[in-house]
Amino acid sequence: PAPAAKPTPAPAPVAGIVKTQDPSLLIARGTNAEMQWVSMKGQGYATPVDRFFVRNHTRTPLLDPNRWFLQINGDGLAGSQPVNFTLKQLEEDFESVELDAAIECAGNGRSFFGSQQGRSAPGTAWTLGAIGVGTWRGVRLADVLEKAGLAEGVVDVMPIGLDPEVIGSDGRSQGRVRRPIPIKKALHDVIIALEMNGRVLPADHGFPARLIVPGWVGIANTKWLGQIQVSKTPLFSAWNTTQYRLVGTGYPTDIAPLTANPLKSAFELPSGAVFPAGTKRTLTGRSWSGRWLPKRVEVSTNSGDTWKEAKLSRRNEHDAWVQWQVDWTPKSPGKRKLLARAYDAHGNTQPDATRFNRDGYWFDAVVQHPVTIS
Ligand SMILES: Nc1nc2c(c(=O)[nH]1)N[C@H]1C(S)=C(S)[C@@H](COP(=O)(O)O)O[C@H]1N2
Ligand SMILES: [Mo]
Repeated sequence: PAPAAKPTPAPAPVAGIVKTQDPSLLIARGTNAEMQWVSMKGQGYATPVDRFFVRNHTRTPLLDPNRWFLQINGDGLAGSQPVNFTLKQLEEDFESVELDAAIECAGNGRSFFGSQQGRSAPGTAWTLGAIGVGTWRGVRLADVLEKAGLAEGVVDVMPIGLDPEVIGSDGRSQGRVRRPIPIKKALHDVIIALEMNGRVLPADHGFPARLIVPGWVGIANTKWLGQIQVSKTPLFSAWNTTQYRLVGTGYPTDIAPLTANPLKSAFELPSGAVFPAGTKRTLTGRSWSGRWLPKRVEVSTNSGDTWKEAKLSRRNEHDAWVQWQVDWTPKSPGKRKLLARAYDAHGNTQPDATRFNRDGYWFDAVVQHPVTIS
């Protein structure tokens, strides 16, 4: 008998990630894992944890909830001493709130700078799967800061993660992951989440507590929250100075740190999907923005010559996403590029190209999704 064919080796899971990594749901990318968009087809509004992308600067720490506490400190406190909250105090002493919000990495779509615009940017080569929508339950950051007691004139808060310090490419430590937030945003709609999709927060997504900063770049959503500094003077770290700004020709040199994510769209389809000619199919996808609600979505199956209005689902929450679908009967065999572009409540739409920036952030152009008609 012929020797049995060697089984294809399963892709290695990412070492610093704790949850099971099914390759049909998650793609390993360095210390990170990207959601497979096709795995959202037929799913509800939120992204299940088993396929929610993970972006780790180092690795997922395993924290003991009984020893964990959140410390609020800095010259922005009314009192002279830091104020600590245990998990039990957060759970019992504050009103519980729930919201649906996307977490999206600022570099989501980065690989298309190279594959679509001919100029690649360094960094994790995400396609469009560095986004997920969670149902987050927790407490308002505003309530916790109020209880801690704020002084007059606070301008910034600096949440700090408890994961290992980040070593830069120069071999020097950049310290723990920390990214300042202006006090106005911090008091407006930020929550300290303790639950995701109706369960205790998973280790990879920040157990026991993470920030949710609705609409803003992923880096603002500090996981494994351990400390929040409050300050009467502006705060800085690598994550709002040398990184997470748009740097490049055509961008002002004093451009502000990245805040609310731009408008984007994705098909719930693998790249290179094959469709039989003459059979009606329903194409599905989702569109999102951290700025304004997506209001319309158009799909083109002929490289942009004509566009068809997609049907949007009724649920369309701020800082999350909207599902859509459009019917398509491919006619003749061959290769095609599918396009989807959203329009927001102010008539803004996605551009045909995104101006290059050094770190490959905010690729919001219409993505050309290759498919084959057989
Ligand atoms: N402490 C800490 N918080 C963090 C990170 C991290 O590495 N450490 N990564 C940030 C980045 S860049 C993103 S995009 C999101 C990803 O959240 P997720 O892994 O839950 O999808 O978390 C942010 N919060
Ligand atoms: Mo990110």
